[in-house]
Amino acid sequence: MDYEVIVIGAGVAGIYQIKRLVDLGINATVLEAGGDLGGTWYWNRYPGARFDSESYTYGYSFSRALLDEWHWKEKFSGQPENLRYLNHVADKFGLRRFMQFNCRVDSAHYDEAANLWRLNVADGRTLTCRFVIMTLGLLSIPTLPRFAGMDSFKGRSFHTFHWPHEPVELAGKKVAVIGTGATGIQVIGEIADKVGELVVFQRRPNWSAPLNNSPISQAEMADIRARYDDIFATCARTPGGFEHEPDRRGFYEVSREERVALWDRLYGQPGFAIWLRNFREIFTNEEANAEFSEYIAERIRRRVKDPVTAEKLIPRDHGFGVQRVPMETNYFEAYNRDNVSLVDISETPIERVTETGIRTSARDYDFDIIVYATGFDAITGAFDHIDIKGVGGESLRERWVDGPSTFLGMLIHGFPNLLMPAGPQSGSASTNYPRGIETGVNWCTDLLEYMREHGHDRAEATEAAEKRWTEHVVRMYAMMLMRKAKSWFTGYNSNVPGHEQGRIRYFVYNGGAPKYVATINDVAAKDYEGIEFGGGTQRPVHGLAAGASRAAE
Ligand code: NA7
Repeated sequence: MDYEVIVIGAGVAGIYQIKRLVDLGINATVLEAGGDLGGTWYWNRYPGARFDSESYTYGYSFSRALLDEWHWKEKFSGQPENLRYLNHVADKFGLRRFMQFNCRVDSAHYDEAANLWRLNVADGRTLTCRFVIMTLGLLSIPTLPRFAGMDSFKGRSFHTFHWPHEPVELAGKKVAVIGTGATGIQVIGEIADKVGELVVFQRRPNWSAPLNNSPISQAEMADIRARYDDIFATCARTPGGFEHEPDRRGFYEVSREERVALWDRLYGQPGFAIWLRNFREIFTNEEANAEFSEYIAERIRRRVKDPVTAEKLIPRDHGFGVQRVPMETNYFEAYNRDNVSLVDISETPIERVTETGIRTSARDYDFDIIVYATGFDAITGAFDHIDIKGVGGESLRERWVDGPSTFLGMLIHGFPNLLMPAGPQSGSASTNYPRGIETGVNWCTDLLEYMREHGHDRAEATEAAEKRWTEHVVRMYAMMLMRKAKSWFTGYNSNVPGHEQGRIRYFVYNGGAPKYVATINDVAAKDYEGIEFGGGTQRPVHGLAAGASRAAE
């Protein structure tokens, strides 16, 4: 066996996972498809890419020394700084030597007789391990539209995920942005005043509100450092894993004036406050949601000068917050500029990409650059891209063809020793991601330690436990307005066959971080009820005797 544990993916989750493994002396490696570590923050280099989480709630919490030395320069830090941070973490803890880059895993097959996983890497190697830990990312498979003629375009074009690593000259250029999700909204706000001409092709508008970013001074950072314990304690008790706590007053218990007073305050506050410090009914009650959505619509009308454009930027098919809320900086003001225009492709659809630009049903547009901000094959896409086969050669892709089914979002029946610290239906997808992944990584690592103590070398979720969890996840969607939305939270993606509207995929656990953590801790406390273990001998499963090395602290 080549390794006890192979971790796939060196993003935020994979970096912490390998840290935990090497600290335990486990013989482990990380295989990463990209040219370097960082996952989301390695790939997404488009202008405007930044956290919507407060930076100091996004960083890892596991090391006091790390918290004490890192200065987040902005309340919502941008991609270059975020990538520097992740590299700093890897270097500080000596993790880079446990990572292999440009190693795309094509297949992972479980060998039942030998109780090991056999991984085929695109470089031609086959590697074996006892445990495979998949930290593949939630949004790591970008999806492009399927317009005729896309390859014929003579200018430059790229998905935001593949924004070039070298600087892209934008000054004086005619630029198209297709897509107005969280990514498109960040790009548009950032480049509007840097390009010659910008045309935004919008199929559906998204509700969006100001990020209200600001720099963090030395003094403010010192204060944050002194409060880190409180900050993380707050994140741990809030549903989203943020500092934002919902307003616990009933929507209809307070007067309309009091509601508007709250919204006026929240609109000026940083980050997801407008979404997560709001009344809880926003997420579950159509009328409450409609009233708040109309409040935001008025804000858009006030900010966008041309009333026709303003109306086009106001969503009609869903209410505020039932899709992931993009946070914006100067987004709506971009449309007040002479060099920016909006094309509503629900009215005049894109017919094809031409050699020189884009043809809609109304006219031709010429461009130097086309930016596809068209989203991702979310959550299960990265799993579908690997040929994963479990007991009896069963394909995970086929098992999940209509949507995922998991135990706690971390294990799958029929796929022993495959762990997903931040898998589909885990607590991470719907929360402040690093807070969720630290929990998931710790839980998976504790499970490995438990197995070592008990001499187990095989762990598999029972069919019944997986069924119970998945039904629980599905039931929670029933209460949420989000179940009706065409968004990646429900598995909708018009560019991926089978992901059409109306075929809900139950991707995320909606019970909130505290309940999720309580549940998984309870499972652990009950000797991992719901998991069947194999190999009752006392032989160590981690190969410590094999002389595995430790990461330098
Ligand atoms: P999203 O939120 O999935 O947004 C994708 C956008 O691209 C959205 O506006 C789509 O319109 C649009 N789109 C997708 N396909 C097409 C085609 N074929 N034609 C026209 N327009 C299209 O992805 P993001 O990258 O913005 O955000 C993903 C997450 O990254 C985000 O939530 C954060 O967590 C970070 P539609 O709404 O489907 O009509």
